Amino acid sequence: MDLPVLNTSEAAESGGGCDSHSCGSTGDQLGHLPEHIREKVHNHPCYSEQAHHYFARMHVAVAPACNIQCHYCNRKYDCSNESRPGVVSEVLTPEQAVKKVMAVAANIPQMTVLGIAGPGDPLANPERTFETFRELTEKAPDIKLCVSTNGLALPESIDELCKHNIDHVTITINCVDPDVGGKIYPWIFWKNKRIMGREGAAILIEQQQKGLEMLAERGILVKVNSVMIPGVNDAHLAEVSRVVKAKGAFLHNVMPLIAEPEHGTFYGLMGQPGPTHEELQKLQDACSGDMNMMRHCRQCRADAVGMLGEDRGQEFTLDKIEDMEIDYPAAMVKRAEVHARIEAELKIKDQANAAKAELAKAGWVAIQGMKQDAPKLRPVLMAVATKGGGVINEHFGHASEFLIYEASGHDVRFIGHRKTLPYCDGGDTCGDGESALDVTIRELSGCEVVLCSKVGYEPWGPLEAAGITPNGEHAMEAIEDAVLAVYEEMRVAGKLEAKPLMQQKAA
Ligand code: CLF
Ligand code: SF4
Repeated sequence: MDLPVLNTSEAAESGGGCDSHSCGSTGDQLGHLPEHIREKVHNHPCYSEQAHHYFARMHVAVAPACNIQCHYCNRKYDCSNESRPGVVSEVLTPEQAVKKVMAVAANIPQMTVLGIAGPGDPLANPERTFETFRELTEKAPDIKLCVSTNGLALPESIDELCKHNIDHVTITINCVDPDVGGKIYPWIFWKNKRIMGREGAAILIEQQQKGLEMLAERGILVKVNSVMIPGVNDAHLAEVSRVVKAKGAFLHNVMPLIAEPEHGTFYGLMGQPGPTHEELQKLQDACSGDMNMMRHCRQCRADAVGMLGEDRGQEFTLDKIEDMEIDYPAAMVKRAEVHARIEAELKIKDQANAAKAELAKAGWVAIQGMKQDAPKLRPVLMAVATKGGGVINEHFGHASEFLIYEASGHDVRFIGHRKTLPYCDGGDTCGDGESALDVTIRELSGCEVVLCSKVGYEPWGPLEAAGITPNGEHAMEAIEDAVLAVYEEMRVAGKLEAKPLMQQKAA
């Protein structure tokens, strides 16, 4: 039965693309990968952190039913892990979905990936999911196909997935221990029966692990998404990371639980808290010892359209695409030109990064003056406002999210994003919306600098009072170069005092 709602099993099962230690200012971020893998991920915005600055994805909500229940999900009101809570627009038929994908691909040429991620579980709706893939393979062969699942029906679906040339599969794995699983999954629906608690979780875990191994054997890239639920599975997720890596997963994406009472989920109603930014980062760092971590996931809706973090779904509602005339062969030519342009730009960037990496190997750091100080400098978090393209190009007051970078004496690394509310409606001044500014300041806790293309007079004082220095001097500069430049300014100004020796050792 089609439900007139939208959630994202993907949000419950997200993942992505970069080695936390290779996302710095030095080196080609994908350079360590074999060519055939690089080819699969270089323009996938979830599997490559670099790609997400340039390429877009979209989801079509063709899969309403689910075969399990998670304590963080309530599809009547949208998925609890939905990036923007609220009742969803449209569940689509495969035919409508194909039309929508072609309309988006023609209008947003940088859209490279179509994912099916809900609102229920794609593999619990196999006819609708595979019909959509079948038609798209034929009509839009230049679009990568991607699927996200809870894994229960994965082993039986693998032959069909292979037929559609699907190179990317995400499995949400929140645990590998049925005792933990019993606290997350109240039931699963298995072989025409509802199986409760620990017993159901044990079956789910077995199917997920079997599916993961089968995909890895076939060379399909698997991303594992895990929802971090403090006090339930947080202490267990490093073990999950270790196990899935051993079985061939390519990436691990640890996402924060979102649980609000208004979502009507079990966790929301019982007041289960999600993790803080610091707790999430600590766990991601702990897991990264075992495998590549995705840190740029936006916990997308099951009908998301556009760059990660933006939603252009309202431009492509059914009534709007109804009237669109799509010449897809012509669109494919335009798309190929746009992709070639982006790839040429990335190649130049990679070459410059590779040159920096060579210098780093030779014992030089990016800023010469830091060389002798590097081991003593404390790391600094900086927030960045960007609309994409890897540059600082967003007004502070217009940003609905900020990317967070950590600069240290060794490198600049991307560590995540923080959502907020746009502070002003437009123009150069930020006149109202105090509470939105308060939200932004709260969300940016721990950051010492916010880099943006412009910042109005109004927020300047409150930001500084909160210990966050606004900086609009690096507009249109490459993000990592700007972060490094500001870090160097802080070093020269004596703001990066060394930690006491004991503290350094502990770190
Ligand atoms: Fe969609 Fe998922 Fe494919 Fe990406 S999303 S099916 S892998 S195309 Fe990406 Fe969105 Fe995170 Fe998912 S940011 S929720 S990881
Ligand atoms: Fe909701 Fe099913 Fe996804 Fe769990 S697997 S989050 S119950 S849609």
